[in-house]
Amino acid sequence: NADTHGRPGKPQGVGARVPRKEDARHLHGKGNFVADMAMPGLCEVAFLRSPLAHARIASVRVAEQIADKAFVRQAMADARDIVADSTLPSYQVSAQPPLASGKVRFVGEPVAMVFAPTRAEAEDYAELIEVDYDDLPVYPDVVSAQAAQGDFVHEEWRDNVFVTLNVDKQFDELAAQADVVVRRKIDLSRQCMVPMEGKAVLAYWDHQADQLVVVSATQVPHMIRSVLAQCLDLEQGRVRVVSPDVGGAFGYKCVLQQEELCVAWLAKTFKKPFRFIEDRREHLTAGANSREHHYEMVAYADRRGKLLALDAKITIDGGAYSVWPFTIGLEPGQAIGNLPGPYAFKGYRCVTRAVATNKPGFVPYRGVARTGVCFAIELTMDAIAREVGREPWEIRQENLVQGEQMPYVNVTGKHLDSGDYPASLQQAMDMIGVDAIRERQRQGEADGRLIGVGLATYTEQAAHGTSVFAAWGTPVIPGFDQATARVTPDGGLELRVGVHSHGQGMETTFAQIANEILGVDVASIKLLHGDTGQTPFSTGTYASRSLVMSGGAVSQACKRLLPRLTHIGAHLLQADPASVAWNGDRLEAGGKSVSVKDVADAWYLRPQLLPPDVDPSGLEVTVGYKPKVDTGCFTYATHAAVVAVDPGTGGVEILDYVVVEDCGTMINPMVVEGQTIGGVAQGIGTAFYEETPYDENGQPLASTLADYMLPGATEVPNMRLHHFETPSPHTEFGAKGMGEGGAIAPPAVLFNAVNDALRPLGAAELLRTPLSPTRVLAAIAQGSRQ
Ligand code: MCN
Ligand code: SMO
Repeated sequence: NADTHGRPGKPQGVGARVPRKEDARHLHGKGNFVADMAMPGLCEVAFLRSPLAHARIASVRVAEQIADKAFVRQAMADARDIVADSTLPSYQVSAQPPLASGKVRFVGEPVAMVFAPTRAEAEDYAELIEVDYDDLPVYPDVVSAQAAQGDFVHEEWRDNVFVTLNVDKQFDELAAQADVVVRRKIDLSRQCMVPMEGKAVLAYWDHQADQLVVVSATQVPHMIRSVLAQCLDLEQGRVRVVSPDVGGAFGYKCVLQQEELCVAWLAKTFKKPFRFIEDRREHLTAGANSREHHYEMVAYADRRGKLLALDAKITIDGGAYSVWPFTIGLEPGQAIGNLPGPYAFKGYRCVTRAVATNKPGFVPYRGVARTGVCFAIELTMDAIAREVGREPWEIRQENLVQGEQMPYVNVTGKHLDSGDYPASLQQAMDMIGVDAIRERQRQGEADGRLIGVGLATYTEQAAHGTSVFAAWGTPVIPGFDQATARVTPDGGLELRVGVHSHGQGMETTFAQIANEILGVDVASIKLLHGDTGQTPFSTGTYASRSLVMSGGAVSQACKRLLPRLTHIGAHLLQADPASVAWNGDRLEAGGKSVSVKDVADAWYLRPQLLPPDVDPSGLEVTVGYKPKVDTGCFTYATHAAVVAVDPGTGGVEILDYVVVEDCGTMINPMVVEGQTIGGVAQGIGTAFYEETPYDENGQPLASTLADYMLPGATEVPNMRLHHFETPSPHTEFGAKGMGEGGAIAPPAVLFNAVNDALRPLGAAELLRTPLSPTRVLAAIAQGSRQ
């Protein structure tokens, strides 16, 4: 196949640019999403949501007319609250009721639910519920929340702090040796994730299996089964969770959402089908938020800009509830551990705190805390370069962990496994042409705009093991996975995995892994995923773990099948098993050959042809896999950009964007590129557009896509991608996870580029996302006042 660029003999194997199998169904409108499903008697659910950010519920009156279809928390007495517990010592638990109980903690919190044959009717009914509230003091931000003396977001708590983490590694000793000290306050604003499809869940009772079936747009079907069984007091065997096609997930769908629990409760209680589809306004106002980190950075460096020690205070706005299963501990845990990024400094002091406020809960979002820490450390690197009067890439080259130091254990104990960080920086500098940009800046632009160049290097820890999640206080997450592989009667292959593909292309890439080992045509390989009734257990897809864990298990399962196929095949050929060899999906000996299909045919239909000592386990196996180490693998990349800033309007245009990334061996470079480009688009959103502002009463100010801005096709430039392929020493094929990486660096790169462009004007540095034209103009104005 000419357009796959596979290796000779393996045109569809590891490394081939196989077009995505899943695309045809989506491009032809044949996807199967929760909202597409029809079912006799299906009722749609609408939620009445809190109009206030923090208030006691004084009374609720439900009109007689809807008494049999409207529910408040008390009516769901047999359902338990969602409790995301953590083993972190300072952690305070925030039980999240499926519907608000006693008080409301953010605008948009569900207070009651109503069902009807259509959503419109259900919404009309919801208006027949009256709720009286008594105001409580509102904590719309981390400052007011930390100042509170009582009336905490969770009344039984000692203060409004979910969790505090500390680290101190040789800080005083190394900071004392510094020649320069650089201080910056750096902020990332709160934002949403805005997948094309919001939350979506349909639940019904399967009378034949006597089982609750929950069809949910989720990344983690088995986890949802566990928690729903727990909250609804059902045996796990009486709950089946199916995740069909999902229209983007990005972390938003890796946690239990309270609406999922409500709809599942309705189905369990009434033994009928119910569905909830989140609308855009609900997503933007009540859906979970992300990214809001506040940094106080103090960097201690020598005269040449070599970072000796870093002192950081990180405050994360955790919103009202800690989400299940990851908990809010994930965010400070990742932030404190990953802030040093790819750098080799040895002195580190950091306190990281997640604070409860009256906003929706904080959910993992593509890149998780690493987008925040990359922004903080990379803006600080540029600030150090300014301070010591050197180029930002020069000081980075000297501060990065060097290629010959690999593998390297950094200041926070991260096991950086392989690669050459300075080489990726050099490659990005060459591609973007830093010297030519400096020359162009000296010449000036004919149109009066100012150009600037920015870059950032980061590590993307992926496929973390059991101990890593345990250290973040979430002991339920293992560093392994299983896969089932079955040769089908017609010589195809069925793969079953517990992770979920919702755009990452696993239906193709996992088939390529199987093809690499068994030679079966990718078109004849089917991936079954996202159904607790059909796949091995898995905690699901997040943390860019699916390829390494489940892909590794697919590889192991196929390797386990191979000798069984060979044994039967050699018997069919009447050849000595030592003299046979596979060529694609054909087993050859002495000029004769049989195919995988011939072997399957013998196994399923002609047992008299099988060898007498045939393994009765047959052509199906379930095998687990775990990487050689538990510490995860570290993909890394350098992104660089050139921007043009219009000092009259504050408008910014991205003129060039390059990515040099290394995720070890690529299973499918085209999929890797698609993942990277999609991630960068989201990163551009964080950098320039996306923000969910709240007023002092905790009211969300962006509730439609007219005031919550997203980058469109015209805001995302064509980017140039370059790959290094340094195999991971720890994983199958040497592949590392990379699904989040694209979204990590863009805010850092683009802010550094804009700040570089504005330097000739003496403008104040821009240090807070998003970088709107108004903020650019304010920075210019502030500079001219000084
Ligand atoms: N891949 C590859 N070679 C590698 C690494 C990855 O070919 N060396 C391929 C994999 O086979 C897979 C894809 O790239 O097809 C991503 O793999 P991986 O890095 O294992 O990430 P996951 O499959 O676990 O996906 C999760 C990750 C996360 S955590 C978020 S958030 C995210 C992301 O992926 N959400 C996404 N990418 C997304 N892409 C889409 N379209 N939609 C989302 O919701
Ligand atoms: S935010 Mo991705 O689901 O880890």
